Amino acid sequence: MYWDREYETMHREKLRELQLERLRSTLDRVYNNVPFYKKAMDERGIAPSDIRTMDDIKRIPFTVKQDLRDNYPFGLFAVPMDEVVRVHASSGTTGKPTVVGYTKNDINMWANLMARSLTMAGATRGDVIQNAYGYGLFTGGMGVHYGAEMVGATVVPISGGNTDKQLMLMQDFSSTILTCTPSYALFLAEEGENAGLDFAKLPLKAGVFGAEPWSERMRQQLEAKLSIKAYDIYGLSEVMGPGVSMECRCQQGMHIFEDHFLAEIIDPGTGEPLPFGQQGELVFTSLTKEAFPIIRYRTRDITVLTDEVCDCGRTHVRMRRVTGRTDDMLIIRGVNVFPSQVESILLEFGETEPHYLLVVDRRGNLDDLEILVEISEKWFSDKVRHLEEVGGRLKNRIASVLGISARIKLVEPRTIPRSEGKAMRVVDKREI
Ligand code: DLL
Repeated sequence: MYWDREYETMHREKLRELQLERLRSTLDRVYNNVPFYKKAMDERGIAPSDIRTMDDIKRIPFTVKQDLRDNYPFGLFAVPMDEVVRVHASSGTTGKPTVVGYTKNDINMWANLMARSLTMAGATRGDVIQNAYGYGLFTGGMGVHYGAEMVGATVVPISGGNTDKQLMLMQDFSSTILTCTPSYALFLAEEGENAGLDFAKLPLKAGVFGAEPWSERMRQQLEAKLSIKAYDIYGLSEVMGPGVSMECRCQQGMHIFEDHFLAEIIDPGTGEPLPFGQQGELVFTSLTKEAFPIIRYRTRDITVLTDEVCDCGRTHVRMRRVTGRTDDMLIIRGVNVFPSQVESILLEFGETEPHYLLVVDRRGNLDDLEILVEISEKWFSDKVRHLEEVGGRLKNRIASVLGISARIKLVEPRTIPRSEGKAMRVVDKREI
């Protein structure tokens, strides 16, 4: 089942032509409207008109997350603010988030691509989509929401958390499709089981899970426990949000929506493009976005692309599961966390040292974060009451900056192992 057969099954040669045409108009747009891109291209001595074939893209410089931070909040927008109808944001490497904007057309395009994605999971107007992605600055909730409405399905905008209510509404409203992170889906499944719920008797038929890495093992568990077909969906706010790529019924990788996004795989060390089949860092260029076009954005996600023909009839290339990142970003309960965010908080606190260790684990299918923090020598012998108060303040500050709660364990000075090379800041015990 296709949402947009013409584009989804477009002959690859024609698709390349469309991409080139759209790439050139995007380059024109950013060159004329975003000083950052004009400067970057001028420095390389290239103008949009120099890009004559798809191969020429190699000449255009990359964009990285730091560039977004340097231009915080709206410096990379290519339209005046009165054309921007919405913004979203995701966590940056320190306190400031990465901000993205959308025009009316962008929102419409995104809803269309999400409608395309949900259709790939079998969604139609007859479905009840329980959307348990978080609503807010995170793109998951609203991204799925608008796509589900465009399909004409009934959306239940329950957002994340509130597990008892999720299970109650799932039964009462006869939800047929669940959308949330895979780890939360597993948590829901087990809580449901504990409450004696038989998912096989519910009308639930599919799950659209993403925003964090998961595995085939998790897919099998989710499909068995929830009695559904579980689909992988990928996206990132810098490029749009959910719906940059999505699995089809063949479940052999996610089709990247190439009529809107140009994908490359590069060697993360040298920046050189790699051929299909080789593992490297995924790089995206948006081809149709108006408010926040993005050029050769380094996602830091490691994967493999393939252009092998897919049985579903779609011609768009597929990406395999994301197997890792080239930076230290963690995804904890669906929230992107950089260890450096914790470090900058600790530097604000006089009583602690910027020596810390993030211990991530999965308890009963939910991610658990414990942060070990060293107390400064001069405070160590201080009253227990004061230290407790410091721990409490730290916990609150971390919750407000990171957007997730953590257990804080204050430890004695010089007890966190020092490293001679790169400091070891994270112990990730999760098995996915
Ligand atoms: O996570 C958008 C999204 C929402 C995707 C809902 C899917 C469903 P960000 O918060 O900007 O956006 O985080 C983007 O999350 O670079 C990947 O590292 C990771 N990620 C997203 N989807 C997947 C997936 C949303 N299916 C970052 N598998 C990306 C593995 C994923 N990692």
